[in-house]
Amino acid sequence: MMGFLQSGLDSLPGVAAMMQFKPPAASSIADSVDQLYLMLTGITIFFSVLIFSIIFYFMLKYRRKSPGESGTETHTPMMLELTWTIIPSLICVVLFVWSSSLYVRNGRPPNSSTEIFVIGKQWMWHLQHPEGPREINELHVPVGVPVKITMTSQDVIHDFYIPAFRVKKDVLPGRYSQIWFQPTETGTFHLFCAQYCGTNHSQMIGWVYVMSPTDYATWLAGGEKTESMAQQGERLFSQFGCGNCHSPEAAGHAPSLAGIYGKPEKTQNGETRVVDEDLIRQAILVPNSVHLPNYQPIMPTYQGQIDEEQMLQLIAYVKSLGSEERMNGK
Ligand code: HEC
Ligand SMILES: [Cu+2]
Repeated sequence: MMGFLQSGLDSLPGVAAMMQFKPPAASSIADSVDQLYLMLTGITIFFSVLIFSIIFYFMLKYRRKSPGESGTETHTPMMLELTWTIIPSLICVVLFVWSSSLYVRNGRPPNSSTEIFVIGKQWMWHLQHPEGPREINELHVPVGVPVKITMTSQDVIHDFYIPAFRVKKDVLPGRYSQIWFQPTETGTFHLFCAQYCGTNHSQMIGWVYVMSPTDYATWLAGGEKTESMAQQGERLFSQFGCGNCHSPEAAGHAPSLAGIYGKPEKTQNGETRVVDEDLIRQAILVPNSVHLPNYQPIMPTYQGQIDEEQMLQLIAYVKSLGSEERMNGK
């Protein structure tokens, strides 16, 4: 049925383009999302037509033909009951398996992803590449490479939406949310805020430029020379005095941050958790929430002193501390 719908659409490319039936499909998951969507639409149309046709047919067939006529009581046959229970249940199971597998695939960025960081604020998108370049309402990405986007908001809830890639996710203040996509063709695609966020919400739009890998490398190198996010984070790390406690010379007062990112660690109350962006953020803003065995809760809070952009840079720096050597080396 799906193939049938798809080929039906493909045979009318001119009409589909004219009617803007759907946005361009320019990411690796776009076609799968479209197929699921077509299937849902197809099933909905099929059953709506079926049910309404039957209603109209029965209205005519069983209408009252003389003023004195009254209905007779009937009992639904068991087979009929079973049929209209089992078939829709099976359809629901198929749809569930199909859509949840797509959801899971959509929720896990591949390890090889390039990273980009997004801060939403009233009313614009700030985007930062780990290599350093910053953009506002514009995003340059290479074609054919998975791109992981880590997002947060500086004020209210926004929503990062690129229709051509079929990705959309809320951007929340106080935590990080992630999406990923792999562009499949070069071009320029719309970027929207899809969550009403105040007066100028409708202007919170931008463009995604998907470039060939060589063009992208040229673009990255071409802008004004900037430090990488990790280098900027390193400067903040000494500016805020983090090193006073966390450097190896400060022996024993605070845990080493080298290599903690992505690793599981044990907390004082015996729980195990994996160190991710949210945990590092939490440790910096609400240090007492992080309870490591063998350490005193002496870390001061940096709430109100570090903005979202600096936070991402500090996190990038902590992530870059791959090993003990790296930390001792400076
Ligand atoms: C006064 C010393 C001190 C300063 C300054 C300090 N920290 Fe800490 N930090 C600690 C201690 C102690 C812990 C462990 C807290 C606990 O177990 O309750 C910690 C925990 C952390 C953790 C969690 C580590 C883990 O493995 O879970 C991170 C991340 C962190 N600090 C980052 C920073 C950053 C970034 C700065 C600067 C903005 C900073 N710290 C400044 C003492 C300090
Ligand atoms: Cu918004």
